[in-house]
Parts: sequence; structure tokens; C-alpha cells
Amino acid sequence: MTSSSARAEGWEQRARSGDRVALARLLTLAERGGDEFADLHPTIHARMGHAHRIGFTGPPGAGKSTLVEGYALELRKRAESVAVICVDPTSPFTGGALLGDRVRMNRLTLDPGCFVRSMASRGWFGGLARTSEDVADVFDAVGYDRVLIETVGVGQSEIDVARAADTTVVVLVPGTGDAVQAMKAGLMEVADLFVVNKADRPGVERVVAELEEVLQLRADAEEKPAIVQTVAMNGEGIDELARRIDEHKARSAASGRLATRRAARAAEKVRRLLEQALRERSFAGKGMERRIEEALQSSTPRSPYAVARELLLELGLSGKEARKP
Ligand SMILES: Nc1nc2c(ncn2[C@@H]2O[C@H](COP(=O)(O)OP(=O)(O)OP(=O)(O)O)[C@@H](O)[C@H]2O)c(=O)[nH]1
Ligand SMILES: [Mg+2]
Repeated sequence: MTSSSARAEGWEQRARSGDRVALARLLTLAERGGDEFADLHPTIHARMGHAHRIGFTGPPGAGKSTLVEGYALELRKRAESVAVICVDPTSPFTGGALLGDRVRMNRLTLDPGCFVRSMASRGWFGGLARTSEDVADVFDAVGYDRVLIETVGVGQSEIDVARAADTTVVVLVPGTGDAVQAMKAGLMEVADLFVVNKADRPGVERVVAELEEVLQLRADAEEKPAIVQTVAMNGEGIDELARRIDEHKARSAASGRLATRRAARAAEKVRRLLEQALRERSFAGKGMERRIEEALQSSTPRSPYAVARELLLELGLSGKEARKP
């Protein structure tokens, strides 16, 4: 064992006995990824599987953070430990709630049974899906009962984050065409449960009706998602949300869907790790960008397919001959 992996194993042990500093270090290691985390992961993996992972996604400003905070407080009443992962929408096309209007979950940060981790959504090795899943793995392994993951439902990678949960909650609000927007964004297919938040505002019945209409079209009719109305701001409907989330978990565990979903998640993870590694092995240090330009330079324009074959051949990854030009 290398000294760095011995150190990480030490953090893992201390984190399990409640050391928040050790846990924070472990989370940073998970975010950074790379060999050190890969060395530690079998240890983490062996302790995983207890936590219920719940993804919350929906349009910017829908009240996801308010809802997650309220739900976490509800879980705390039942003495469950709760970890929250907030993926900050730093991408240019999602402003999030109006500046200064965003809820920061302050009511959770002083509770020793809660741990809130905010992650910037860009810049980590392997992307958002990799990072948030590895952070969730850490929380799971060190013994948290529930891991709540908030991402804004704009863009495929953000939606993927929420989808990589055992239960995915899509949060909508009353307002013209919200259900239709959600459908366009691909949120309909990932939802195990819908929340219509801000039910104190007019237009609730209309969103619910729109949702029900759209849900008619879903093929897996027996697993039709429930629709819960909430006013996250004052806690209304949170108890029903909690009940519905538990119901979904119990049903999917009993039917075998939970196991299938977790297995699919593991396969997807291996796929992503392989892709990443292959990309790095093929591209890193070989001046591939320059080679692409060189190969394309010719008096007559060359087919990208032919160029790709030629380069694969150079990399020893293809048996096919490149046909010129
Ligand atoms: N009227 C009303 N306002 C709410 C309700 N829930 C949340 N809000 C308000 O909506 C605003 C945005 O809430 P957030 O919880 O930050 O929303 P969010 O979806 O997490 O926002 P982003 O993370 O920026 O996408 C805040 O001002 C909340 O107080 C609700 O049930 N009713
Ligand atoms: Mg938020």
C-alpha cells in the first residue's frame, strides 16, 4: 500500500466514526478523482449500498433547494442522517434563481446529522456525472442513510446526475407551459416522482393536468409517477413527499428494479471510466491535435472517416486499412 492510499484509508475510517474533517478530505479526493481515489474505491465500494440516493432536478429557481432542505429536516425528525450534494449551476446558460434569491440550506449546516457539499459543476476530471456519483459513494460508504442530490434540470449532463439516483424527483412550478418545457428538456422520462412546488401560486391545477396528460403517454404504465403538490417555503406537502419517496424505494426494491438500476449504474460507470482512460491513452502526449490537422492537410479535402482510420491505425487500434484520399 502506498503512503497516500494508507492516508486515504485512515480518512475513511475516521469519517465513518463521525470525523467531519476527514470526511471533507475524502470528498475532495473523490472530486479530484484520479489514481488515489481509484485505489481507495474498492474499500468504499465494499461498504456501499445502504444509502438511499435521491436526485432532485427541475428548472432554475423551482425551489429545489428549499424542498431539499425541508425534506432533509423531515428526515432528521426521524433521526436519519442526511447528506446533500448541490451541484451549482455555473454553466453560462443557467443563471439559477435570481441573484441573491437562492436558498443555501443554512438550516442544515449546523446539524451534526447533516452534511452539505456544494460542488461547482465544471472543471473536475471526468465530468459532473463522475464527480457527483463518487461523492455520493463516499457518503454512502461512511454511513449516511440518505444522499440527496440537487441539480438544475437544464442540459443532459445535469439531468444525468439526478438520474443516477435510486429515486429521481422532478420539481416543477405553476406557470405557462412548465410541463411542456420539462418534456422538451427530457425531464419527463427520468421522473419517478413529480413535485409541483409553489402550490401557493395560481395555476397548480393546470400543471397537474398537463402532467397527467403527458404521463398517459408513458409506456411503463404500472410505474406511473405520483404527483405531489408542495409549498416548500412553509413545509406544506413535505410529509407526503417523504411518504411517496419511501413508497418508490420500497416498490422498486421489491420488484427488483432497484437492483437492476444499480447494476446499470455500475456498468455505465465502467463504460465511462474506460472511455476516459482510452481517450487519455490515445490522445495524451501524442500531439493528436497536431496530427489531425496534418492528416487533413492535403491539396484535396480528405474524408474525416479516412483520416480517422489512418490515425486509428497509427495508434494500433484498427485493423482496417485507410483508403486514400
Ligand atoms: N411562493 C413560493 N416561493 C418558493 C417556494 N419554494 C421556494 N420558493 C422561493 O423560490 C426562490 C428560489 O428557491 P430555491 O430553493 O433557491 O430554488 P432552486 O430551484 O434551488 O434554485 P436554483 O438552484 O438556483 O435553480 C426562493 O426565493 C424561495 O424562497 C414555494 O413553495 N412558494
Ligand atoms: Mg438550488
